[in-house]
Amino acid sequence: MKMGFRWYGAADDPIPLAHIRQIPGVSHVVGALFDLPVGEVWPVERIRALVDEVEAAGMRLEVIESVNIHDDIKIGLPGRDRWIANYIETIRNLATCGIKVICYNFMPIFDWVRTEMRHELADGSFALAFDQSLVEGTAADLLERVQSQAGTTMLPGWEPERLADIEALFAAYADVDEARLAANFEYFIKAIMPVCKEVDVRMAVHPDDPPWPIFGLPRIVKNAADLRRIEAFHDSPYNGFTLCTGSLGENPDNDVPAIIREFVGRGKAPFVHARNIRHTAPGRFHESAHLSSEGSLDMFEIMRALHESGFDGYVRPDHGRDIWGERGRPGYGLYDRGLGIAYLTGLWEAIGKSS
Ligand SMILES: [Mn+2]
Repeated sequence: MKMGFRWYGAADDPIPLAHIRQIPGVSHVVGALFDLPVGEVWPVERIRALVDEVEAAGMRLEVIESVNIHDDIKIGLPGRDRWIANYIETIRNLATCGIKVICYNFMPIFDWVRTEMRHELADGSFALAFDQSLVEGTAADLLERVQSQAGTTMLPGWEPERLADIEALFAAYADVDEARLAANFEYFIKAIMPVCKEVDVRMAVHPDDPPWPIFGLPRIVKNAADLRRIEAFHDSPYNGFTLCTGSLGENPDNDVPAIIREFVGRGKAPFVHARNIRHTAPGRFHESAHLSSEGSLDMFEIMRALHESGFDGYVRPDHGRDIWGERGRPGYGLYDRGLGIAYLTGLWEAIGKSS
């Protein structure tokens, strides 16, 4: 297990690399070039500079999260081949710089969705929360709600310029049902796989978050059956998954340890997001500290499933709360993620030594 920490870059992340280096057990940074428009080729010199910056701080950068997929690919527009060609060039450029895994998602229009960015918990900490009843309105309502709460912080996948004309985006997806989205996904995977294999870069799709349809948009990365369908697009270690315990676990019907055993067991999960959430009512949850006692997921069973499946990939603590007065990027403060790492690595050591 290679422990990593997501970092938004020196210009946009208040947490310096030197502080990440001091979290015991962290050897890897998970990064991206966040300023490039979706679909544009990532230049080698920009990627190289990021890798060099992380290495100069005493860590490695081998996982990119994310290289986002252009909407034309997801919608299946005639222009998609141009965007796929760009994506392939980006894969090659990342491989040149030593990148091994690309995390991405295949969600229409929205990346992860929350309805509350600072939900106060009983202990006075703040966490991200979701309430299905608040997404029954229009997407524009939610966008306004989220943007007003996040202040000036841009959420990944919620780029204002892309979402400015949200009605046009919804219109473009009008004919894209679940079957068509899956077909467009398969087209994309089949197009990129030969290059992934050639340059040894593993694709790892992140589950939909939350793992059910919102605003009438189809979602096709929600559960074990969906992952099996994606796996069948092209059965290869290069067509894999980011197993996000929080995202999958937001649906109480998902047996997260069983999903880990199945897909890690088949060598299809090079990357794991380990975090906990608490279900508070049907369609409602908030994020929590990583400990099993703080949420609805059994993190011991999750780490044991990883251990017993021989997991040797990359992991990161995913989201954390704002604690100790920190006002971090939503979900990405330093302290609670640091505590999460200490807990996860403690479980890992205990499971290893007692097995
Ligand atoms: Mn995640």
